[in-house]
Amino acid sequence: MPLSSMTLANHLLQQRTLHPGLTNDLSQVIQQIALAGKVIGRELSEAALHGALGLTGETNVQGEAVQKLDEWANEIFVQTFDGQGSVVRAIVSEEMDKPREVGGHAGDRPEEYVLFVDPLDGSSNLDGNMTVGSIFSIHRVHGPLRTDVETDLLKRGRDQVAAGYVLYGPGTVLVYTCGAGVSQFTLDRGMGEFVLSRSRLKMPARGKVYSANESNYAKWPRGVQRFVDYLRDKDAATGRPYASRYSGCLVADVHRFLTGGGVYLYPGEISKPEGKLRLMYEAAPLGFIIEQAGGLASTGTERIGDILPTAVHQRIPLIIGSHEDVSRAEEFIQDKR
Ligand code: AFP
Repeated sequence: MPLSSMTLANHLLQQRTLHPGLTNDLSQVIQQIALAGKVIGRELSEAALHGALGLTGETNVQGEAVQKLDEWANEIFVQTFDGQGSVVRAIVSEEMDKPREVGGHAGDRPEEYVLFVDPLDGSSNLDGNMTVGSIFSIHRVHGPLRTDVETDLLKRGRDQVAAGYVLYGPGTVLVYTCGAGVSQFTLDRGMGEFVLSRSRLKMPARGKVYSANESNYAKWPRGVQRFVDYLRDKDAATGRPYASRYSGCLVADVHRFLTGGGVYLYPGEISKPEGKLRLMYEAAPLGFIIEQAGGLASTGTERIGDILPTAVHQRIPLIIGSHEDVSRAEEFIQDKR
């Protein structure tokens, strides 16, 4: 029995009456992303049977080993939007060195969109049959856009018109915001539809769990080390020590905190202050979601949404999760504690 009869399509229709920014065109883009998510989710569930797991032998623009499914999932996003009449003008993807112009038109519409996407976040989890996800960020562009000029594509997180992710776990889940709250949908495989499973998501102000790759501890700046030491200390009044959970998939860890509270951190390192995660298709969209649910996303010194990117594939340190937990991390990092 479905959890509710509110499909994603109906929800978008209903939300349009409440939220003027959610235009017909933007709804269409979100539904196309949902379609790509269904295709990717279906393939992932059977990938081992098709021999689709494993590495291609190539490295991507980030210098990371590319899984066959990274490349394939990227192609699904490109195909989904690459047709006459698509309102998406360009796609920026973790898996593509340069922005890809799609849609077969060139600035002839009053309003168009640029899609920033990590097609398969956490793909090194695939061989272990663990959760992975697709993260998306959507910006609206008015007037001429030169897709070959990178500076035309550098947008602040706070200017996103929508963002979200599809998570491929025990169930396939889609979470999105267009700036009027966060909604979660679960794929009903029988109906072939994403059906509303949680709406107006609000995360606890403080959690009991943190998530970080602690093998990097010795490389972190002292403020980050002191914050993690603090989380591990025993103090009944503040619910410490926090439990530690780290999946190797950013979007899965952040989703855990969206629903239950807590803090994820992938900080910069002393010799690599920019950190590992990507601003425009990882930190910014997840920051938009988390802040819509009452949480916070920060570099430790600056709100993620305020940063004007300098490159489409820019990396950024990220601390994201419950409001009080992220604020506490900022205090340690800024030497206020
Ligand atoms: P991929 O998208 O390339 O698989 O990267 C995964 C990721 O960006 C993020 O999802 C994880 O939290 C993080 O990297 C894991 O990195 P470490 O292996 O350095 O912990």
